[in-house]
Amino acid sequence: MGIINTGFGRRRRESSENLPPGQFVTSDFPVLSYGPTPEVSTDEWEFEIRAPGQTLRWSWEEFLALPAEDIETDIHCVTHWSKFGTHWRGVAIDTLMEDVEADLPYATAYSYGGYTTNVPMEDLLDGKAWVAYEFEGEPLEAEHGGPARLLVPHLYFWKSAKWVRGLRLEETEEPGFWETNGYHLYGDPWREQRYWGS
Ligand SMILES: Nc1nc2c(c(=O)[nH]1)N[C@H]1C(S)=C(S)[C@@H](COP(=O)(O)O)O[C@H]1N2
Ligand SMILES: [Mo]
Repeated sequence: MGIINTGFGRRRRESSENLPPGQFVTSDFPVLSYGPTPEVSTDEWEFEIRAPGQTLRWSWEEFLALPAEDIETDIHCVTHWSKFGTHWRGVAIDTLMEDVEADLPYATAYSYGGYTTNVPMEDLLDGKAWVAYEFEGEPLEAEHGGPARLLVPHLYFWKSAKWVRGLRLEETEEPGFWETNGYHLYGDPWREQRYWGS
């Protein structure tokens, strides 16, 4: 399969038209974590999807056996940095949801270490989000969320939960960690939805 490019129709170039309002471009990859980096070995790692009456669970080995995709995308942090043209490899949420029977509108992503973030299901499906385990051709480093992190690049990067452990599917939207602490419930960088009320 070729590289999936998340330009959403826009031709992806390193130009101001690809830079959301209020952002600047960086070539670094800053580390932004609230709290220490949890140590999760791939032996104990698991990923689960929890819906009422149904839990799906994958070990690391099972997860690596799933069809994976290569993704090229820009990322945008609420602290105003954006990074163009990053490369990831991971499993699409569409793939993980194939055997889920429930049809629920919201999800909470939860992580090793206790972080949570809320995302509408429609923002996780149709090729918009992945559980990524490689960055620039290398295993994802622990400080950037390894063994695996959620990747939802069309929303501010706090939605891309590092050390992700699972998705809980929900009928109503439950604000996650940053969303309870002043960040916007949805977080669209193109509409500058940084904080509550913006
Ligand atoms: N588990 C967890 N995931 C997280 C965070 C965190 O503190 N804990 N920070 C978020 C924020 S605010 C950002 S900008 C990105 C930073 O990812 P990076 O450290 O790989 O740049 O991770 C997001 N995912
Ligand atoms: Mo962030």
